[in-house]
Amino acid sequence: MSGITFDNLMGQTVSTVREVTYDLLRDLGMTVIFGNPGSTELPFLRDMPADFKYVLGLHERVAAGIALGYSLAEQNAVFVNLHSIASTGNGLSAIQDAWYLHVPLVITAGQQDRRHLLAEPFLASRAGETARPYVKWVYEPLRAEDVPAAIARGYYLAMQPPKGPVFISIPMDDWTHECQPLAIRQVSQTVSPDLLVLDQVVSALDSGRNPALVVGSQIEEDGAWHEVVALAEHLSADVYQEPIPPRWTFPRSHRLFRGGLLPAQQPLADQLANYDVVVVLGARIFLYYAHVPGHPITPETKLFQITNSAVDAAAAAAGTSSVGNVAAAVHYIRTRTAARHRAIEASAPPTEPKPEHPITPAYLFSVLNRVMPRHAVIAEECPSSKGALDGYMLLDEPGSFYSVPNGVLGFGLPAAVGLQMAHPDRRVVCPIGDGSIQYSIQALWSAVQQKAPVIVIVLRNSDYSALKGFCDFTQVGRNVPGMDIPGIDMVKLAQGYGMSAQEVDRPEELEPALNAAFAAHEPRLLSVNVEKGGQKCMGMDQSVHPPNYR
Ligand SMILES: Cc1ncc(C[n+]2csc(CCOP(=O)(O)OP(=O)(O)O)c2C)c(N)n1
Repeated sequence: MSGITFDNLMGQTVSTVREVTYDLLRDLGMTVIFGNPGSTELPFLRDMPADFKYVLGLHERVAAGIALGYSLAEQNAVFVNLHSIASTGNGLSAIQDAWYLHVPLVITAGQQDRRHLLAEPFLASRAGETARPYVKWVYEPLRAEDVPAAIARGYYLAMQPPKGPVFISIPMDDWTHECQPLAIRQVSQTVSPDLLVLDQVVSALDSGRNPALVVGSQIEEDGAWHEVVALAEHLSADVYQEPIPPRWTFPRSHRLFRGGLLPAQQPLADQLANYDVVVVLGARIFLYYAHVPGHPITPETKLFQITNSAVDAAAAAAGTSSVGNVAAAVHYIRTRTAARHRAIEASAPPTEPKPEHPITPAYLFSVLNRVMPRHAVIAEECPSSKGALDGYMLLDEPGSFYSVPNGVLGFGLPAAVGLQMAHPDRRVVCPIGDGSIQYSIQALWSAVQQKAPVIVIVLRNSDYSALKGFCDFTQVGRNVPGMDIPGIDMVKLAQGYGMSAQEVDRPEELEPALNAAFAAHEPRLLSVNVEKGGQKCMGMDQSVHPPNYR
């Protein structure tokens, strides 16, 4: 028990909701609180115990987004304190990121004083309704003294696989009520898979001739990285990353790695057409972007899904699904299948890009890959340059790569700051478009204030290249407004938030600027003027018969 208590009328020493809550948060390991405060949170935030740290985000998308990065690195739930409906609305895109990335955030927001809530006072909040589609649980306690127990329940649920955010709305007058102490409980965080389904996977692999594995982000959620590498080597199976991966979950330079799957039905099915058994590990079947109809997989191929998510199992477009812990399932399969051996052709290394002016994204990423520490972490948000990044960045360690989970921009920069705060021993690099960075630009200030030495590389092409690529791909044409973003000086913006920044224009300036940034041990922004254009709609060209919206 911490803190300040008071005596009730009977002379007994009692605690308040506020004190019991801080004790609970401490016991659950949630002593770093991310937020943006308002009047309805002040009774909670006042006199915060000295062993707690409050991380202020200047915008709620940033506060919740940094919390998300911090949680990914810490592998524990993180406590977020937003302000009423105002702030929950602003933070919603980070909340949906947490939903899709399975990140356990315990999000709280202040509510107006219960005693006049009925009359809808200023700042009365229906924040729960706003957050509801993207959280596992919404609650506003019926009694003040239920607040700590509601937070505990939220924590246990957030940590259940698949992990995810929960939302609790707390009236501002609750914190001073009397409250009984609350002991934390042990709640299991692993669900064992159904062995009968896994036996079907084993027999399909043993009777098949040419298996492939598809690796997805749940491999990292379930700590299955090494098990998956062992299974791939045991089966000598080709390995593909899931489409538009929010995390990389297989060593990029491994001889069995064949690259990423395309996010559209027919092209993806074509990529896997030569395999007779495909086992999808910790991913959806499948995440698509452009609508290119076809079979999810060729009918001759046996398809299996090993997932920690009942939702993903139910939503799969085809295949047999096993729900449960991915590491346990992969271990079971490896220890029951026969080993396979075959000669493996190493993939050809990517061609060395030329140092052109303007700098190409391919050149940028080939240089970055050469100079960065091997255990660096990438938090990426550079829509039209994803292909170049994918082709040139070779990261082989777990926890090395994070990207936008559901296409909503604003994820990358705050996630990078949160990851860097929790990973003082690994350098976090954030390659980000000059459009994308504007959605959560205030995170630059947080990086400086938190002394988080993240390296932000802005790919400055002064337009929305990815959208122009989509216009071409879907034959919408280029006569669309709002595609250009000229006149943004990223160096001045970063300096305005207190961050060291530098412009890079010539290819020969790039490597020295990167080396200086890695040597500096402080947050730094490089604004790199890059060629417009980039990859055409996630690597797909017109030969895949895209939809025509003309
Ligand atoms: C919050 C949000 N608003 C708008 C979009 C639509 N959108 C997708 S890509 C893109 C362009 C991003 O520009 P930039 O970061 O400069 O990358 P580039 O396309 O130039 O590679 C936009 C606006 C989105 N995905 N998310």
